[in-house]
Amino acid sequence: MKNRVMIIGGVQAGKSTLMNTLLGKESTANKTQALVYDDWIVDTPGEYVENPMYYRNIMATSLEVTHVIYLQDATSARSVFPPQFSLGIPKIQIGVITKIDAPNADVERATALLKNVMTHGPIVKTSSWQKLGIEFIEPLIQLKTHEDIQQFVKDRDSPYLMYCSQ
Ligand SMILES: Nc1nc2c(ncn2[C@@H]2O[C@H](COP(=O)(O)OP(=O)(O)O)[C@@H](O)[C@H]2O)c(=O)[nH]1
Ligand SMILES: [Mg+2]
Repeated sequence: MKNRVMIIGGVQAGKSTLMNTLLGKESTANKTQALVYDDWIVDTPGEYVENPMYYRNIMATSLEVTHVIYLQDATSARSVFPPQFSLGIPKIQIGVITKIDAPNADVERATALLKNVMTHGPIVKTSSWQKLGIEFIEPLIQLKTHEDIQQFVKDRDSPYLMYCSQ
């Protein structure tokens, strides 16, 4: 299977903006109503994680990808994921924090929220608007083992990239 990532996260968390930024496309203001496949990314509607009725859609879509991005909005005080959500999806996990440029962003809070969702893995702190941390995501989707990912994080030695393990 070609390496491909599914982005999941709450409504308005910045998923589609991140996808467009990663693919170098102009943002469209449209709300994501369904799955959007483009090249190596699958964008999902926020409702998929906000409503347990749709969890089976997440599970079904995960079969088509190698990696999953668990996305947390830095301006939000809550997580839309149930605790340890990544345990149910046997794919390589990547945490991404969005909107770190926002005046009300709280990156530490977002990191703590993601640590409740992911068992282990890299966390990338990003701003699509200011293009911060974005460059780490595509190379991470090329890596298939925890060892390689851990080494990648170590080698980059960036404030926008960390490895979490519990
Ligand atoms: N400050 C800031 N706002 C962002 C950023 N990325 C997205 N947004 C805003 O967050 C809102 C939701 O973005 P969208 O990508 O549609 O979220 P989605 O529902 O998760 O797909 C929009 O108003 C975006 O302009 C960012 O990097 N910084
Ligand atoms: Mg969207």
